[in-house]
Amino acid sequence: MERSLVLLKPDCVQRRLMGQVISRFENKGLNIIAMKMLQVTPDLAKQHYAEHVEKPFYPGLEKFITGAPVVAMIIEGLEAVSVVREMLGATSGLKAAAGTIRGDFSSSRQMNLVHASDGAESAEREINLYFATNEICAYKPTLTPWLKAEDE
Ligand code: FUP
Repeated sequence: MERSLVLLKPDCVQRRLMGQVISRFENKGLNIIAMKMLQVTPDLAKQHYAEHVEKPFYPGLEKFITGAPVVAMIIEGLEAVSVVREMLGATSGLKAAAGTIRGDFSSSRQMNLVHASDGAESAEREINLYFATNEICAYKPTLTPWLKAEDE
């Protein structure tokens, strides 16, 4: 089992797409084990996007990500990090394949609706940025036997 930190970004919240995006993760059989709405502060934005802070596009990115509430989630499942990234599609909505979340709903590189961790290490770091241990509600879904074979 892997965990990924997923953010429904301000454009997703403002465009009323939260339900549709969450449904895609649920329909896939992934398990949401933590979820909350919050306003990202400039300080949190700098920690989240630490690798981008010095880049020319960072000021615009910070303005965007702090501009309206986000919904943070931890998504758990087999190979959840890569599965969720595949569901998002390429960074730019203009490049993302049809059928992916960004491919279907976004025409922007910045306003690409959803963030997801890009590896196991960043998932752990990002989960710790957004959630305390006692906010994580891991559980075994009763549906599991109908989603995959026991030895998978
Ligand atoms: P991703 O991993 O797909 O979220 O994309 P990156 O880590 O490459 O970029 C982080 C965020 O910065 C993306 F959501 C898009 C944004 N970005 C810009 O706004 N302008 C750029 O030139 C590059 C990235």
